[in-house]
Amino acid sequence: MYAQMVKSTGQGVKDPSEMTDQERAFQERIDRGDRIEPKDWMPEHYRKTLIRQIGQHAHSEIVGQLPEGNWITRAPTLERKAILLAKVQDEAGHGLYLYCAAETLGVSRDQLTEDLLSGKMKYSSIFNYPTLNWADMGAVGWLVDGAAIMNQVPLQRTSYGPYARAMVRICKEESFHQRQGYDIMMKMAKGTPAQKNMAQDALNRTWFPALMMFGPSDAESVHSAQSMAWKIKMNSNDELRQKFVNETVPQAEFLGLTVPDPDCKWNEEKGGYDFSEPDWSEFFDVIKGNGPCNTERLAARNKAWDDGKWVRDGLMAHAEKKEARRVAAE
Ligand code: BYC
Repeated sequence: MYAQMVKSTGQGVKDPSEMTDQERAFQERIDRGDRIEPKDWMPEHYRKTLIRQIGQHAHSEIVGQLPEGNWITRAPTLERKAILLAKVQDEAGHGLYLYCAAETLGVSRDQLTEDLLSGKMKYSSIFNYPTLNWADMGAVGWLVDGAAIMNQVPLQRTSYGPYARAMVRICKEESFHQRQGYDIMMKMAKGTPAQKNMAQDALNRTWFPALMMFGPSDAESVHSAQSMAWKIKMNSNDELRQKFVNETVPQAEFLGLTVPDPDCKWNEEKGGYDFSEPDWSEFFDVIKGNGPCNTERLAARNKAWDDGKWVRDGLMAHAEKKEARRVAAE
């Protein structure tokens, strides 16, 4: 099992013969399919990897509100506005479940927030692209939430209990998000020629950035081998990307739209689509902070944090007064 994972990802994991007894016992628990809970012993690297992944995931949910929040005031109908508002609020909730899961690993939410705001921690590359018109709300829901589901459904079985449990509820909500996006695409693709063009244009711009969401190719993925050995990740980046393409291309065909990749063709032998790799130099540039909206996104989050200071201070003052009254009454 081990050897197979190392081979498939091309990166090394600690050999069982080099592990301490405690590390070996931990790995055996993982291999048996045990859930690891906050008070259980865990290797420091396991804890840090989880904080990195869950923290990035939480930040993605929070920053992910910005591209869609941009269109709430301009939704074409009251019904679309109510749906989009509910979806964006769901993303805030996902962020909160995930920050809570990360806190069980001994990092505070304030620390995680500070690391996001200073640019030290990452969030998903996809949210550094702009949403230019209403069709993008369809493409984001369909493709971005669709890619998120593909990645997150297996994470319901991840080895760390609080992360796996947070993922159950998140996945239910993501499924509604994906359907609302596809519903917008259906309306536009079956609408006027101008609306259909907008839908095609949104697909053209979102396709490759959505493929990048799964992370670099397995050969370039530095964390996959260890994360898969620990069942923090259940599948490799390339496996999930392939599954996503296999599911999404027929959905595009149903809409009468074309994925922007002339090399995307069914391959009978492998039982999946062949497709072109995204431009990985663009991906690495975006995650280094040089995407079209990185500066804008971080500025928006920093402003929200600064503007919200009086609320946090008020809540703290209220909590302190309440606690003082409770102590005085004892
Ligand atoms: N964006 O060794 P690798 C959502 C980084 S959806 C930015 O393969 P790993 C939402 C990676 O962090 C999105 N950075 O890493 C949807 C590492 O850098 P560091 C959130 C990326 O961790 C709709 C380096 O590249 N979902 O929330 O094994 C609406 C090497 O990569 C990306 C999750 O976070 C990327 N796309 O695998 C609202 C799911 N890809 O950290 C919200 C959970 C890679 O060494 N996360 N990098 O500096 C995961 O499954 C994994 O963390 C990843 C990356 C597949 C993303």
